[in-house]
Amino acid sequence: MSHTDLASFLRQHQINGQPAPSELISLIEEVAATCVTISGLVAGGALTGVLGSRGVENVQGEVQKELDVLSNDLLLNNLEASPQLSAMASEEMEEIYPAKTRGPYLLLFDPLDGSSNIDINVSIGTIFSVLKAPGGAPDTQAFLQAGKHQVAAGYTVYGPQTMLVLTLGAGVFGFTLNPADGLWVLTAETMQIPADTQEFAINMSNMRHWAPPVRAYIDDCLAGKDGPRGKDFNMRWIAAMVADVHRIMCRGGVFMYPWDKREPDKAGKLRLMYEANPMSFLVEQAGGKSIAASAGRMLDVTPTGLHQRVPVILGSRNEVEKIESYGV
Ligand code: AFP
Repeated sequence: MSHTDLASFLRQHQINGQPAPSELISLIEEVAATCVTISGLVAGGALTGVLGSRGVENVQGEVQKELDVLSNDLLLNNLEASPQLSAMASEEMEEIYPAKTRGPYLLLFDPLDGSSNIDINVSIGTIFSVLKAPGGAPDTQAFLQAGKHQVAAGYTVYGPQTMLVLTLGAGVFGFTLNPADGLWVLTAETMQIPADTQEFAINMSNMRHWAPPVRAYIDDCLAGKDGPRGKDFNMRWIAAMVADVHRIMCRGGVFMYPWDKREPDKAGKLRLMYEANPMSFLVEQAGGKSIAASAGRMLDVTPTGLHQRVPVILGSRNEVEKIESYGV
């Protein structure tokens, strides 16, 4: 049983033979410490007053949950004075949030992913992404960097255990929160996604709205071992990207949130900068693949807006390539 905690791990971790920059280590620790606080709020549920809705809409046009706002405020309040940051961006805020200093990094986050699960006691999480600050006064344009420029990404999943899954560009590592002392303990070294899978994650209720290639791929999976795939498939949909991606990080699979014709002007539901890009960095670092459907490699997509939406297909490399072969 590992007894390496996050602090020790970060100080011995090597990236291309070099130690991680001390400013990046500090930033990761500040984010991880805030997630410990969020974990405590989540665990308290009705006892900590985090359930229910704020009754107002965020920039996404989604009704904000109490925990969306509390998590967002915790990250802003805990990090705004960080000497490591120039600015932050959040799913919950239309504009960027300048930090009090001009530090070397930009932080983006979805403070509470899977909000529809909060009130029914199903896994939710926090997703974050770190970019280098280009210097000078931060503006929205400074954030619009392709995902391949991320220097770190991670998520915490508040489930039966609270886990932090993290990459600094040299593999993916999983830490389990020890509730007894609030320390993150290394429990998964160099996580790898199996190249093949028999499990897909998609919201099947949208089937009639999908483009034909997506429909054809899922139909062939549903045809099972007597169909063109020659094997049976399983389906999972937790309705929290962070939990569906964590399952894929642990045992393989593919996650799909494709474009559909319900809102044809939207490229997809999920957001590029603080959902698709950090998850895609982690997936690629674990040997998987992530594409924005016909737009190709997710991490190559040049952002055009802070809250830009993209179609997302990620997970086991060979299965994502199989999906690509349908012409999605
Ligand atoms: P919420 O945070 O509004 O619950 O949305 C979660 C999410 O962005 C992503 O985490 C899920 O994979 C996806 O939406 C679920 O979308 P559906 O509710 O349409 O299945």
